[in-house]
Amino acid sequence: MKTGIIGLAHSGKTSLYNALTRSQVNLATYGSNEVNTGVIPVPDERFEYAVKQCNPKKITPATIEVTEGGARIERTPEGGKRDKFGADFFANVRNMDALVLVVAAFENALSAGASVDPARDANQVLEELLLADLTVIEGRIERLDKARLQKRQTPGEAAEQQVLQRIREHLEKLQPVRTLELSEEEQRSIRSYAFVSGKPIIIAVNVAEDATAEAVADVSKDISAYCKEQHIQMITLSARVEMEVAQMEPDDEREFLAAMGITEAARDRLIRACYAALGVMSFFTVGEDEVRAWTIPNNATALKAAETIHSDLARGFIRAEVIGFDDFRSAGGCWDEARSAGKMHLEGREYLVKDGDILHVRFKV
Ligand SMILES: Nc1nc2c(ncn2[C@@H]2O[C@H](COP(=O)(O)OP(=O)(O)OP(=O)(O)O)[C@@H](O)[C@H]2O)c(=O)[nH]1
Ligand SMILES: [Mg+2]
Repeated sequence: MKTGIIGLAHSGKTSLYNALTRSQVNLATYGSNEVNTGVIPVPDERFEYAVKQCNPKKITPATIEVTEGGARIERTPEGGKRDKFGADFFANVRNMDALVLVVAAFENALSAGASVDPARDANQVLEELLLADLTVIEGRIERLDKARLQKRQTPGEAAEQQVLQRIREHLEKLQPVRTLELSEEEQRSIRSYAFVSGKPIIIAVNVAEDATAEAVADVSKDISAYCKEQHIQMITLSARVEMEVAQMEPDDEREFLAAMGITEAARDRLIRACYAALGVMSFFTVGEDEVRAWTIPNNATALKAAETIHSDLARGFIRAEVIGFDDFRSAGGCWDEARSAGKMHLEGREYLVKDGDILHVRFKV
């Protein structure tokens, strides 16, 4: 599950990457097209609770992969012509499962001359994504049409052309693939295109570290309205502050945040938002040896969960022993305590796993 950080030049992509991954990539790497990738644990208070109760030898949280770089987009000069984005940019974005679009809402010496306008910047990037898809579609439709005229088009290709034409009309109205309703079959027929405007996206508005709440509200007024209208999740943060906080020792971080009257770093909120945007959730396995969070798609079955742990568990699946997370918490203790308190229920392979469920799979191979 890959999340890509994208945005215009100097919007704070590398700073945000450093914040999310607790890395210290040099900010002056621009122009090098260097790609940075890191794996980060997904903060989950329920997981922490299970760790505390079970005191295991090994702890394995859920993770997501974050990538930034190789995706630098020059700002369109005021009143000027749009620069073409590099092919690398779209190749990188195409490989992502979800995107975080960083837009600058702070005065930036590096982008001298450009006014601060997060809505304009977001729009520029989103439009580029959309036009990249349009280019791909037009090329493909042209080829499909040639085959059609020469009467050598397969039924599969005919269906594909129909879907692509629908998407093209949608894109021509400057609407992203994300907002087009497609049947499951249609989705399947176009999956290999990995349309970049079809990916789940979160907008991170990067505000100055010393901005007052009022100033933040003011500078993000338009982008906030835009996100509401487009049903895009928006998170406001200062990448520079988050980066500094991320370099602190955990205790110092807690103290620092408490002093600022903040219960949770914006970084953690953003990571969780990415996890949700990926369309996944966690279930847990607990015990003395290991407490582990596993990532499965929303609405996955017990069988799918078993398979995620090990293919043998799916092959020899008998039953899933399940304790819902709230029950687990109310019982206190670890698995045995919750089980003795009568919180465990047995489920078959078709059971739809709930976010936070604690599972033990009975199997025989
Ligand atoms: N004041 C302020 N400056 C910031 C903030 N976030 C980033 N910057 C500064 O903006 C500049 C660009 O930040 P980067 O994180 O390098 O941005 P980028 O998007 O990776 O830039 P390129 O890779 O050059 O496209 C740096 O000088 C940062 O220190 C912030 O929250 N507040
Ligand atoms: Mg950078």
